[in-house]
Amino acid sequence: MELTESEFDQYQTDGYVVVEDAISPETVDRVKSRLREYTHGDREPRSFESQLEPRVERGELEVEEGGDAVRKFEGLGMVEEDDVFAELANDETIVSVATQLLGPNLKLLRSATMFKPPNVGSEKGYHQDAAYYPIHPMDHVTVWIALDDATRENGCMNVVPGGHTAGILGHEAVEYDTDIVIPDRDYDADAVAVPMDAGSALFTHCLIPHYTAPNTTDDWRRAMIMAYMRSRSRFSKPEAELPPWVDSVHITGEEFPGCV
Ligand SMILES: O=C(O)CCC(=O)C(=O)O
Repeated sequence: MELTESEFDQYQTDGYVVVEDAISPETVDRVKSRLREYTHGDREPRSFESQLEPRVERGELEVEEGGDAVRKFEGLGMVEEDDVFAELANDETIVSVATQLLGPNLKLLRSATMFKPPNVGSEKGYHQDAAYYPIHPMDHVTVWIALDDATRENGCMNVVPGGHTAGILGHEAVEYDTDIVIPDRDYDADAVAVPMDAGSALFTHCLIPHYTAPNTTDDWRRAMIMAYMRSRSRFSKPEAELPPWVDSVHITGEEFPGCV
């Protein structure tokens, strides 16, 4: 699978491109079943974090089952400990498009699930993924893979086309330390909604400002996130100052001494 020339150009110009049907319905089902084993079954996350929806965490909202309040899973442990998530991170189509955008040597820097549960899922304010990851060059690619149909009502992605060309912007923490937003800018007029069918994948430049609204429907809006960087990248802070979530997993091609 390769992006067409116009899709490739769209990524360069707008900072994002959608690949429809990037993963099969069987893969979507396999990933969703595995997630449910963690959230509603007996499978325990050993080496990744689980975060609750803030209103439930604060005791302002009750849910029927604990799993209905999970906001996200986060951590490279997801692909290190779980075969289903590892398979997705190494998916031929996803990796092929990522290599087209970044070259043949790739490492994974992020794996996460955003659950956005029905009527409970909260917004994720405008931010740039690059603000979380001190990596040079600042061009990593985030792949947001829809596991359910993502609509305006249930919290699909909204992006600011071309916003990746403005460089890195100031961010501040909101609900959690790991939840930062761009405070000084109203993007509503510039942003476009990107509704997607389950199985489609959105590739975004790490500098593009993006946002998702609360889920106001009775349906789940789950998405898997895999982010890739060039293996020749370097962390742009001394090791002692790196946030705890900054790490890497080899995906394809060569590795280089002194690099990520
Ligand atoms: O899936 C979402 O709701 C937002 C995810 C996102 O933008 C992120 O985690 O960087």
